Amino acid sequence: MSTSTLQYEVPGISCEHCRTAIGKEVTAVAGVESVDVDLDTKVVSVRGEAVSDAAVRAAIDEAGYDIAPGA
Ligand SMILES: [Cu+2]
Repeated sequence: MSTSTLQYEVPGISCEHCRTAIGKEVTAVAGVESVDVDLDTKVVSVRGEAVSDAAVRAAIDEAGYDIAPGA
């Protein structure tokens, strides 16, 4: 299994609080090695091994944010 990166557009991201909240939830997903939240592009990049797309989406939802439709 190799490391890959998943990306999600989350329009609701606006500040450091958002970055922290999403980072905390997504980091807890199995296989995740790093989470990068870009405040300018509002893109969440998740790097890890065999990371479940559904689990990351659930974690972002759990943090209180919506992923852009189709993203
Ligand atoms: Cu915020």
